[in-house]
Amino acid sequence: MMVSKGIMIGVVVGVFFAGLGIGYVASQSSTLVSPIMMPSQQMQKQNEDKQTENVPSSYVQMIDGVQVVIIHAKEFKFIPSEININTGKTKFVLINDGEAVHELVVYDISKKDIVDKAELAEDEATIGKNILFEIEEVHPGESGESDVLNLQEGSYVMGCHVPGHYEAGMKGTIEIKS
Ligand SMILES: [Cu+2]
Repeated sequence: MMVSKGIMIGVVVGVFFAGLGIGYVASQSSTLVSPIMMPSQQMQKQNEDKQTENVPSSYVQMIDGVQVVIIHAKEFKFIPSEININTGKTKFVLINDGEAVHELVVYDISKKDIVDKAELAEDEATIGKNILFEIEEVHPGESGESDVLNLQEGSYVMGCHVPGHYEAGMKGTIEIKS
């Protein structure tokens, strides 16, 4: 009986210290866990910040002091179709999200009739003289861009002059203000 009591005490004491040991390891590992958690939480936050940066907040981005205006084209509209930008160095990019060839012709609102007539007559010389710029023949899934233009204040009309597209709704306005 005495021996078995001694074993019982030994087991109880052993379990007690084993418990302390587990408690100690657990407390140690919890202090180890938190520094490991911190960087992963920071990484997650950084990733969220990156995603926010990658999503364009609007159709205009400033890149090296140039206002880059990104316009999407599909059947049969421009997105956006009402563009408000500032004067100064500007480049236009036309991205064709559609299934047909599209283009972007931009001209002064007062020249609309002249340009429309020249378009009908395929009079490229008159078109060239009366437009601000054009991005010609952008194929589906591709993009085209203008030169860097130094824009002054003005109101312009934009249109896709692939036959039938302008009439179907591929048009819009560009307002330039200082
Ligand atoms: Cu078009």
